[in-house]
Parts: sequence; C-alpha cells; structure tokens
Amino acid sequence: MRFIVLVTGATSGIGAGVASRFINEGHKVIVTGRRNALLEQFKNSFPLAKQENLLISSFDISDGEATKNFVQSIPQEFKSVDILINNAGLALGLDLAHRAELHEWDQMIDTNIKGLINITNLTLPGMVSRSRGHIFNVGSVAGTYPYPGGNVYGATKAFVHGYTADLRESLEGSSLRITSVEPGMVSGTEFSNVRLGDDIRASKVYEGINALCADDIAEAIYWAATLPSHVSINRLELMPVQQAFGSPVFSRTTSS
Ligand code: NDP
Ligand code: 8X3
Repeated sequence: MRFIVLVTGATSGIGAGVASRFINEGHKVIVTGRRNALLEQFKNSFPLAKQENLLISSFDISDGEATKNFVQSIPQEFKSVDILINNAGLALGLDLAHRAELHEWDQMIDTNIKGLINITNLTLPGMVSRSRGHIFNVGSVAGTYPYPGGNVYGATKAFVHGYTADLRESLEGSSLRITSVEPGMVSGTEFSNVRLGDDIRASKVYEGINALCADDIAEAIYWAATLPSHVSINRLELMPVQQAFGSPVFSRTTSS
C-alpha cells in the first residue's frame, strides 16, 4: 500500500529521518519546516524519480494563518494525506522556572501545542471522510518524567500525550489510528543546539551516551504505520538503554 505522508519539522533531525524512511520505501511525502533552503537541500539529496514523490513547503507552524494557507495549497496529487506525523517542536532553555524567560515558554506552547493541534484540526476531517488515516504525535519522555529545567517543555509534551489519548477516544468507531511517540534522548538532531543556543554545550549533552538516533524513531514509526489496519499502537515510549526514569529526589532538612 502506498501512503501520502505529511511530516512537520523535517528540515533536520527526527523529521528528516522519518521522511527519508517513507520516501525510500516509495511513499509520497510532504515535508515542512521554516527553513526553505534546508527543505530544498533535503529534496535534492534524493534521485530524481523519488523527488517526484516529494513536496516541500516552508512555513511557521505556530502561525495559524500560514498553516491554513499551506493546507489549502496542497496540490491535488498530495492532498489526501493518509499519515500525519506531528513532529515539529522545540525546547528552549534548561533554567529553573524562576529564571526562565516567559517568551520562550510562549514559543514552546505556540509550536508544540498550538501548531500541532492546528494542523491536526485542518487535516483530520479529510481523513475521517475517507475513512483512512494515521496520526503520529511526537511527544517526549519529558512529558511523563519531569526533570529540573524541563518545566514548560515537559508540560507541552504531557499535553501531546493527553491530546493523543483524547483524540483516539474521540475517533472511536472510525478506522483512524492515533499514536503517541515518546522518545528519550535522541542525538544527531538540532534539539539541544536549539535548546541551549550553544553547539559546544549541546554536544556535551550526549557525551558518553549511546543515545537514540533519528533512524531509530523512523523505524518505530514506520513499523506502527505498516502494521495490519486493525492494530493500533497507542503509545511508543523509547529510550537509550543508558537512560532511565530518575528516582525521587529528597531535599532533607538537617538537624543541628
Ligand atoms: P530538531 O531541532 O532537529 O528538529 C525540530 C524540527 O522542528 C525542525 O525541522 C524545525 O524546523 C521544526 N520546527 C521548530 N519550530 C518550528 C516552527 N515554528 N514551525 C515549523 N517548524 C518548526 O530536533 P528533533 O529532531 O530532535 O526534534 C523533533 C521532535 O522530537 C520535537 O518535537 C522534539 O520535541 C521531539 N523530541 C526530541 C528528542 C531529542 O532528544 N532530540 C527527544 C524526544 C522528543 P525549522 O527550524 O526549519 O522550522
Ligand atoms: C527530550 C527528551 O530525555 O532529552 O524530549 O529530555 S530528553
């Protein structure tokens, strides 16, 4: 079966890995992100025959109007999206809450939550009317296991988890599938560079850790997407073997 796949945030990292996997398997893929030059570069990295199955579109997913214009402008041969991979997202900062910047919290909410629900809202009616569709929402283990400095980033990913579950329940009776993808540390992406704004600090995040890579996430998503149509993978939580949940921390008072 050939799918039309829409991957948000495919200018780098997990999105590019997942998009590549579907393109290489012969599916039609739409890739998006803000940086058009990287989308062009991505497209040009494939042989000409595969490029015909690839549509690129650059826009800011936190801009509701731009997202609506994008969905309305999808050409006919790509319009019937079968698989939506809501991957675009970011973390900003690792400061403790009282030192964090409110505008960074806003940007994470606008992208990870509002951008994700906006494009879902625009794509879902078509899927329901065609009785065919699978939505993957890329959350994070940070949505389940909080860590210091995770604050609003973790909370946006907790939203993604809850939204995915509610969506699945609301679509009960339809043939659509909804999957929450919740990775731990994934290296080789721009995630930590964006979060820390410092490439050297970002590279240290993964020092000594055999972290997940974009292809690991692509493999998991491709597997869930190609299972027999009666099988729903509701939630995929993945971590590197070297990562764990973190045990409760106590701040003890000392008796003097
Ligand atoms: P990257 O920074 O490499 O990729 C993020 C992608 O999102 C880029 O393509 C970026 O494109 C896009 N994006 C960000 N903001 C916007 C926006 N406003 N409009 C459109 N596109 C946007 O990081 P990852 O590949 O690691 O992250 C992908 C997803 O995976 C994110 O949702 C992240 O939270 C999640 N995740 C990452 C983990 C990790 O350890 N790396 C672990 C768990 C989850 P552009 O900048 O061109 O707009
Ligand atoms: C990021 C996952 O484990 O690096 O979403 O915080 S982790």
